Amino acid sequence: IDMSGREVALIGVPTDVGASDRGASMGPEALRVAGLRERLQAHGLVVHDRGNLSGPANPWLPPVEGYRHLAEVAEWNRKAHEAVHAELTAGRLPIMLGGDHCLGIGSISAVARHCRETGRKLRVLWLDAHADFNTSAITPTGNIHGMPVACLCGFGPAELTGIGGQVPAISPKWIRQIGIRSVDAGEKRFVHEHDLEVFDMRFIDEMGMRHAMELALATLDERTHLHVSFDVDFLDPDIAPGVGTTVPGGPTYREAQLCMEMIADTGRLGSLDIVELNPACDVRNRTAALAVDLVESLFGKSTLMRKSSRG
Ligand code: 6HN
Ligand code: MN
Ligand code: MN
Ligand code: MN
Repeated sequence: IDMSGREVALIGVPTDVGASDRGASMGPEALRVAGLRERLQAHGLVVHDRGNLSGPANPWLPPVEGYRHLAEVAEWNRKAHEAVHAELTAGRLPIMLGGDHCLGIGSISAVARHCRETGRKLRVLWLDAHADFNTSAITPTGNIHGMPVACLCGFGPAELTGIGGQVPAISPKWIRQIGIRSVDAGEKRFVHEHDLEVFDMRFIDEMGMRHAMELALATLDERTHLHVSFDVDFLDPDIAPGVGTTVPGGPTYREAQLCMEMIADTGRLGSLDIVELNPACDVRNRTAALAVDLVESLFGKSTLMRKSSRG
């Protein structure tokens, strides 16, 4: 697929208010230092770097009624929502540089709103070690980066579920989760109750990344807007140590590349989050460089030697 000429906008959202560890706030700069803009430009994309949004500092307080930093999380997400929505309205493909994964609430509610406004069908690919489907009643930590999928589906506080003006912002039926291998006990019951489509690591081990992605991408059509929410802890920690919440047993370098290449082949990518990169945990910016490498594949860099039948 040829993405050249396509306009993309980088939106830095430097916060870790939703996370269990400090440091994801440095993610946007680490991705820039790793050459994100230049690598996308080399593929013919027209890249606008919007710089970073600003918002409240991390107060680093314990949870209150099951939520840590709810007011700060809400404020950052309202800002992310407006920034992402503005780029979509202008016809550009937003790439949100997180920041922790609580920001998926602002970003994906903006994409959902844009799809309602333009009559498109939304699909969300959630690449993550975690399901991020906790609520205040079942969370073991109170960290809101473990709750964005639930909030988007309408389960959460009004300050978060209401961002974007429609509750729920999305249906669980629109989500496909890939790479999952750490789900809390109550969260697991909740995932089953709402019938989320999860391609967990056991499935990928047994059936392969190819089959998982074929199924995850099976129902796209020409009206589909595909949003990818890429939590860097999706990757195996051996290749991606630069995250706060490492979970062993993730996709290898090649499995992750194949995942990205198969998404690129659909030609439906409409927006992207890159979240949970934590430079304080990284080794010489190696995880940032890997994330940039994978994003290049997502935008059509192919390692294929034969001519692709899919164009
Ligand atoms: N992430 N399930 C754990 C929790 O605290 O709710 C971990 C969540 C991690 C979230 O990596 O985006
Ligand atoms: Mn996540
Ligand atoms: Mn719009
Ligand atoms: Mn995660």
